[in-house]
This record gives sequence, structure tokens and C-alpha cells, in this order.
Amino acid sequence: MKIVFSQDHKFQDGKSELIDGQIQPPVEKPARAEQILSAVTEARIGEVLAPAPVDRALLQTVHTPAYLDFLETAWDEWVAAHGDWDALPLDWPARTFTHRVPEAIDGKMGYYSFDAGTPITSGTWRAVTASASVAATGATLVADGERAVFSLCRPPGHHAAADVYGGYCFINNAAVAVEALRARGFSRPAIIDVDYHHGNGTQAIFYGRGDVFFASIHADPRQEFPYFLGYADETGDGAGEGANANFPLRWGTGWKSGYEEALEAALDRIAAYGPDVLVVSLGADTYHEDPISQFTLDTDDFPRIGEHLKRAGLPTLFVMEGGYAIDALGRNVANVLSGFEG
Ligand code: SP5
Ligand code: ZN
Repeated sequence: MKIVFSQDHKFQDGKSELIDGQIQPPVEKPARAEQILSAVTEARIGEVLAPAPVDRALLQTVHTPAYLDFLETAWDEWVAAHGDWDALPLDWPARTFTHRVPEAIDGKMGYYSFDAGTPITSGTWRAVTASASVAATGATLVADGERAVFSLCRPPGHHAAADVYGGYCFINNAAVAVEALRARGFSRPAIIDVDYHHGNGTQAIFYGRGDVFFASIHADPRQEFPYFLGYADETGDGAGEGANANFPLRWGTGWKSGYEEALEAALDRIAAYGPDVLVVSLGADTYHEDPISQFTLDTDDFPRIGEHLKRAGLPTLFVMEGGYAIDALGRNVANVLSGFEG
């Protein structure tokens, strides 16, 4: 399986996120991608390729022009207002407010974000466009006939919606990949999101569409971030009715205590949809030692995820999302891919 990777991920290197009431070093850090790259290299998953730059036009099939302009300029505006420190929002347009776009950078950040855990830094734009290019190039390789490709994206993407960032995500790499696949002639893509957190951004992007199926297995939003999306009764809207399937699971869920069953149910729904290509939003934060997560998968369970995905029998693009237990992260990701190659 070919791997697409860009060193430019390292330009997203925040100093701080707000978590548990404290400003702390981000858990979403460059070492994650380095660990994954060394593990997949050691496991001989396949050749590592550099991405081609991504077109703005492709990004605009997923994100609004105003949002992309905001992301590109936010750092300079923040530095002009506050100096050279990570940009974190502090105010949001909750119920009772208008949804206007203010002039001030702090107001714009509140408008375009949904959490304070996702710093914009001097290198954010460079890193997130590189990450999207990794996804898009992976899609191109699949369209050129590769049976499976791993896009080693960082920063992750599945929490980002058309004009909203958060959850360490800015550009929705999986959605960009889907649009790149559609541009190359695939007409019925399915996405399966196995990150521990609900892929709220991906769901929102495709919620009203019947031409892309989205399934997500994740921690129950009653208990877990992102709290306000990811419930089982979210089934799609309008033309998208029936093309969205959520499988929320309680804290503590392990392979035999609900995970395998949910994965099989999600894959059954995908098979019933009749897709022509599969995009996997691959998070390894389902691991029992993940520092911010509460599922209990073990390293031996990750190849089983790959085996189940393989049985879908589809051209498959893996897009890296979350996973924060640095020491085991690379091994767990490589295990999914090895299980798939089986
Ligand atoms: C891509 C991805 O996995 N994003 C996850 C973003 C999660 N951010 C919120 C984390 C809240 C963690 N709360 C529990 C901390 C345990 N000390
Ligand atoms: Zn996650």
C-alpha cells in the first residue's frame, strides 16, 4: 500500500491548547506524524510518496471562500492585534446572538470555530494545505488504480466543516479526498470514520447529499466531545436522508463489548448503499491508553479493524485523523493497514 506524506505537517506546532480548564501543550503535535511514519516504514507497508500541491478550486468544493481566506490571513491579523502567540478564540455566537462576521480577529475566530483547543499558529495555513494535498494525492493514486492508499495527513480534518474549525482540524481532508475521487469519476463514495470522536465536520459537509454515504463509530456525544453532533437519530436531510449513519458507543467500549458489532453494522449499512470507493477516516484514539479518550481497544484489535474494512472489497483510501498515545500510535496505525493488506 502506497503512503502519501508531507514533512510540512511540522509547521503546525502549537504552544498551547485549552483543556480541562488549563492551558497545556497540545496533544496534537508533530511527533504524532513522525511516529506513524517510522512505524509504517518499519512495518514495510509501502513506498512513501510526496504530495502534489492541492488546488484552491478543490478546497472550495468543501470549504467556503470566505473561510479559506480567514484561515490564510488569521495568523497575521492575530499577531497585529496581540503579538506572536498562539491564536485561541474566547467568544462564540451561542444561542441569543447574531451570526454576523465581525471585523476584529477575535470575533472572526469565534465565528469560524467551535472550540478553544485548536490553536492557529504561524505555520497553520502551510501545514493544513499540505495535509489536504496529502489527502488529494492519495485520492489521485486510488483513481489511477491503486487498490489502497494511506494518506498520512496531519493536522487531522474530520471535525472541520465547510466554514468551521475545531478539534485540531481546519481543512476536512477526508471530504477533500471524496471530492477529488468524484472529480475522477467515482460516483458513490462512502466514508467510514473510526476515529474515537464523531466526525462532525464530515457529517455536516455531506448531510444534505445522497451521493456520499457517511458512517461514524465514536464515543457517545452525551459523554464526549464534540457533544453537539453524532447522535444515532441523525440520518441525513433532504436528498441525504438515509445516507448518514452514527454508531455512538459508551465510554469503556472495547472490541468485544460493542466495537466489533458497531463496525460490522456500519459496514453493513455501507454495503447496502452500494458504494464504488471507500474513504476511511482513521483515528487510533480508540486505544485504551489514549490520554484524552475512553475506549479500550488493544494493539491486537487494530489489525481486526483492517480485516473488517478489507472485506468491504472496495478501492480504499485511508486518511489519518486522531490518536494521541504517542508511544503506541504508530504501531496501532500500522496494524490497521497490515490487517487490511492481510
Ligand atoms: C482529530 C481529533 O481526534 N480531535 C479530538 C479533539 C478533542 N478535543 C477535546 C478534548 C477534550 C478532552 N477531555 C478529556 C481530557 C482528559 N484529561
Ligand atoms: Zn479523535
